Amino acid sequence: MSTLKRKRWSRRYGDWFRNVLIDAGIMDYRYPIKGCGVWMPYGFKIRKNVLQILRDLLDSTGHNETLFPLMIPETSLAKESAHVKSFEEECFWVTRGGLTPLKVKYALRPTSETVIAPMLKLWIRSHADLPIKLYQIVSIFRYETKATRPLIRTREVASFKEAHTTHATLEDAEAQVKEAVEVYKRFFDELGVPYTISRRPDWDKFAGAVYTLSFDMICPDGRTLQIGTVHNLGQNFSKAFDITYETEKGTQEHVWQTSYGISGRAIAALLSVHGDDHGVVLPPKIAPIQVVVIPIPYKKKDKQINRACEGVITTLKEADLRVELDPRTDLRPGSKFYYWELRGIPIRIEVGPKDVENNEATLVRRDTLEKQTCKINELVAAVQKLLKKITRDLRQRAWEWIEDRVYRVDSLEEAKQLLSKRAGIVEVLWCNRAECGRQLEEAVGARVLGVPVGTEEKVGGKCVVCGRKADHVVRAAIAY
Ligand code: 5CA
Ligand code: ZN
Repeated sequence: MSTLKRKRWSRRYGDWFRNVLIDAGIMDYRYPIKGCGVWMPYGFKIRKNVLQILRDLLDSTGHNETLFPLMIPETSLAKESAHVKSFEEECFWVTRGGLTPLKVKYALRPTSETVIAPMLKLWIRSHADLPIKLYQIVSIFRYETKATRPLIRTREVASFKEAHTTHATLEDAEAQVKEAVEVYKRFFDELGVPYTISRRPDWDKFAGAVYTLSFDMICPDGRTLQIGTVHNLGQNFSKAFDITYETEKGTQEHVWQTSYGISGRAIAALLSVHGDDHGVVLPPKIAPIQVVVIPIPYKKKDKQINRACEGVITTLKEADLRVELDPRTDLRPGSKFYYWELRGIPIRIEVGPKDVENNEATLVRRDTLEKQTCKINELVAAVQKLLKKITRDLRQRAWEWIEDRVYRVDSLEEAKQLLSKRAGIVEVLWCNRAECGRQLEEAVGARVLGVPVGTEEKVGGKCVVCGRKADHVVRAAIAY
């Protein structure tokens, strides 16, 4: 894909994103409640494929899928003080049953720590019951006051995967945090979505957590988007709900917990990083249709062309590829190309008179729009190879994109300049004091994302704010 094309599209990213969701038949947010959208049939298939990857990763690492109630009595929500303080203003509250006022009002879950906690208290007796690793994929509700954006900041978060784990020791919870980070890395790698991982500063951690690790990606407009978070909850909720277990020595101990979540934002990220002027570009694993076959009609050859198309479909289906024919006779091939490009189908196969004559087909890859011809008897291998290559190339291009947009700078002035241009993420040296973090945010007009995780390089130097000794790098960005 030419960089020129990407550039034009990235400048009007916000509009592009809103429009492409509707035009490609993915989601429609014109529902009469702000921040609530509809998953349309094609979008729903994309969502299903994305969630399947997540389910497979969680199931294969010993998580169990569950389904807890939607409503939380205020008395439960109020048990953990930091949690309720942050979330009560963000809840939708149910105050009446029919016409009868409720004695205790119910919140629609903004997340489910306080839904799961009272049940864990009933279920956990001894160390033998631990660990417990649960997850659910549900709608959560948050009365967001910042501008809502399709998939990115919604009030009904309609594809929220939340995992909640419970452990006997702090060490086990720490190990679980590491496993969660690995699961999320693999998940985003499957989507070809590049990320940075940062430990959020204390003033921006999840309400009720001891600490929060966050996956952030850079949108085409240079703003960052938090696409997943992993929290170590310590014993905050277990103490608030008195969830204890009997140790091997026979003593009672409060359990240790973690939670981690991913939402439709992951799908926003996937669509945003790979898309271009022609529409969305889907990685083959996600694409509901991997190959679309388009006959190129030609006077007296139509019968042969259609027969060849049928042959292509049968062959590819037998190889377990998701393939579909576009037989519409009221549309010209050019309109069909446009239609399927908008929807991001990885490969288009054209079969025209010349192809039939030569026993060939023409393959066009969606990401680069490059064409190649291929003998019919080599088609399966060629398609499989090309799908693999598209998957690899998408991921690689996306990673190059983000890596080009992380800047290590030495002064507040440089940081400010880069951020005012929406250049991406800046990294500066930091003394690790909140005071300087807040000053940094003020000075550069951006948010502190936190300290890099996973690349624990030792740095030596001076805090870019106060000049004190600094052995941390900290990231800042204009965030969504
Ligand atoms: N209970 C924890 C772990 S499941 C939790 O709720 N964490 S969270 O608040 O950080 O949310 C998890 C992820 O959901 C965030 O990283 C973010 O990517 C996404 N998210 C949060 N709020 C919204 C929203 N209003 N719209 C779309 N996605 C959201
Ligand atoms: Zn400092």
